[in-house]
Amino acid sequence: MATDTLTSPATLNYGKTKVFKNFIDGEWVEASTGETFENRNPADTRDLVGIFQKSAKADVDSAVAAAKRAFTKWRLVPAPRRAEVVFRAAEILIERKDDYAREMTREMGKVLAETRGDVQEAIDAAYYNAGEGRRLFGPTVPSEMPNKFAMAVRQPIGVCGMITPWNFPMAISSWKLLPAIVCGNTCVIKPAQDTPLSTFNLVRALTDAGLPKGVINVVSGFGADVGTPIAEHADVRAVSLTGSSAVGRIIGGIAAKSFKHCSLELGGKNPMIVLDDANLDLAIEGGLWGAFGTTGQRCTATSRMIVQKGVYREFVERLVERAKKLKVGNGLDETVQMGPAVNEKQLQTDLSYVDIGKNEGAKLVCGGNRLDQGDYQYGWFMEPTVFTDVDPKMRIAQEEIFGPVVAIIPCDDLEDAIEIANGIEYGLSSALYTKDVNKAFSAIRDLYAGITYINAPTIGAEVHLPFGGTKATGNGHREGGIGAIDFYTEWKSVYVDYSDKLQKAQIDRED
Ligand code: UN1
Repeated sequence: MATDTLTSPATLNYGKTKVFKNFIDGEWVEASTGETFENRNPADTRDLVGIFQKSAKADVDSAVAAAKRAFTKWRLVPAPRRAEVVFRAAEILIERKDDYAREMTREMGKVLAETRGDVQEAIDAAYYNAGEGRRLFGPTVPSEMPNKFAMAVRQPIGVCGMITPWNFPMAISSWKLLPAIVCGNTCVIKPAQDTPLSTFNLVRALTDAGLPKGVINVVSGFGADVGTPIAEHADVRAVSLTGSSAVGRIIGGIAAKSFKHCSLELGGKNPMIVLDDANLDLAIEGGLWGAFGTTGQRCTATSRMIVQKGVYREFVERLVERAKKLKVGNGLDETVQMGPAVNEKQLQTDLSYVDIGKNEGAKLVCGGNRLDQGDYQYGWFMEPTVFTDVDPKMRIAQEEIFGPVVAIIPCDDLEDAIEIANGIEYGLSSALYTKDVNKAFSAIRDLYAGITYINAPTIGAEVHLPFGGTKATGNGHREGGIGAIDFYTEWKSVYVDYSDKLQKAQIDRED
């Protein structure tokens, strides 16, 4: 077991800056480039979380070679045994939950309650996928011929490449790695350059749980240097990306050339509809959480609120009053409700959309400014921001911002609301607040998105249900639950003829 090799570099000592190497074939190795990059706390950039390898194609090549070697053995380990490793990792993650959450808050900025939730989501995914080790169901069906047996079994694909985002650095890595390994695949993962530590922590838990060397390999670095070579590599048979639609187009295009399986989970511009009959207290509470939780940096964030005219004024007033009181700051402080943007570039994007909204003629009723006084000067903070009287065609109502900027759009009725909700290029999450069950079910049918919440905001997906979306949000695959098992396996249909004679399907018939 490679526990020892993992323990030294991955154990954090806040007094010293840790240098994290790539994890290939159970060993910690430096990148072929000899270059590194810094991982700094976005709430306080004086805090250097760690130094990581700036890898290149040669590192991807050795990681893929290690994964390919490991596959020859791992695919033959019975699935229930593979799953036991994942189950043990869940128990280890429970023990380390608080430490890993703190490290995640330091590298990513979201508040502790949320980073604990992120680790919990990896634990949930581990338990779910551990259970799959004793299922991996396939159909056993009657044959059309006598004395012939027919069934389909799931087979692993081989080496899988994963490219993960920074906003759910452990949860989303777990959505990909855990079903992949339970199904018998081996992996090469490139964690987001803003948050590599949380992926290392997940892999460390798996290694400490007994995962054999080479089954998961971690190569840190930047998209063009590491992500592209993973997607291009001939020995990588499946690629899973969570990221922007722009990157999805590139990775999807590369993967298609060598007929790789490819799962893309991309952008969102998620609507929350509030009808006149809604419980407004609930809708305001949910709206605040959906829009400003994780500083708006979820693909599922509530970035549009479509509010019926009868409650529009009251909803806006009360939401703004609450948004102004949200405590922004360093997520390590338990009283803070909203952390910083993940990095300077994201903050600049968020602020640029404030200007775009103003220039388009939307009304800025809350926030809009960078926070840079006092302790804020060391981080990438801005105020929770609300635009009202937004026209559905404005850019702030159409484009994914990925920050704490929400657009409120008035609507006449449910039909109008659904038209506005669907009138975007994305289709990830959606929500409706109403007490009318008929309206709720019409919306469930008509909102063209991968997820619909009734009387809850657009965030909060659970790991055992499909996660993903329509249109530019992806390419039809789903993560979570059985969808992930479908992605990480290939069907093999098996026919066993025990008649002792040649039976010709479709031809040997009585009629
Ligand atoms: C994301 O939106 O980027 O559904 C992932 C949620 C979380 C996962 C979000 N469980 O809000």
